[in-house]
Amino acid sequence: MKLYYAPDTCSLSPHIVLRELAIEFELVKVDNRSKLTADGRDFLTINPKGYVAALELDDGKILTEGPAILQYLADIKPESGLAPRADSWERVRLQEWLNFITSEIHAGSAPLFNRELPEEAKSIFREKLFRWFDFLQETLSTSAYLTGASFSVADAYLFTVLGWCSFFSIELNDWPALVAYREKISARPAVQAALRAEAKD
Ligand SMILES: N[C@@H](CCC(=O)N[C@@H](CS)C(=O)NCC(=O)O)C(=O)O
Repeated sequence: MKLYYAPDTCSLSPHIVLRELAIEFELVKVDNRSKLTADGRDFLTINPKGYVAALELDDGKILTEGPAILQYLADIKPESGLAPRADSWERVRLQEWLNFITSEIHAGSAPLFNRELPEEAKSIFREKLFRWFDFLQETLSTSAYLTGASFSVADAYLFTVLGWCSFFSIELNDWPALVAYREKISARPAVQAALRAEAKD
């Protein structure tokens, strides 16, 4: 299996999950500006959308879209508990979280990376994110992880997108449950290993 990734992006979440599951994989770095892979290929021939993450299966199939990749990986080792069984109510809850993270937190953060966007526009997106942080603060004040007592693929995803706050000069200190949540997840060996691997070169 190959994971096409770019450092500091959403591809960190499937990267964490691959390591949590101890699945053998190869990391292929993508330059998100030139759309070239580190081994010199045109990334657009791999994912025409031009986005990381992309997962290449051993039979050559390419899977894109973070929430789909995360669930695909978790289902390879259901005993890991990183996603509830596919036909369960709990699985629907997990999908509810993944959809919220992708459409509200991930997509809501993306404009803040845009250097061309005026500050007034950015402050609208920032305010909306703050409302979602209030909501997450409430959830994570009474629950160790998004879906309950154990870490799931949704936590790998939320951990990743909350990590972008440092790029936007957003201090998470106003949401202490989010700070504690990030610290707890950051201490996981798989998370440390993924961060170390992405920091290389
Ligand atoms: N809908 C896609 C979005 C993926 C995405 O936003 N990838 C960003 C990095 S976080 C990217 O590769 N951007 C490259 C670009 O905008 O050219 C998913 O959920 O996987």
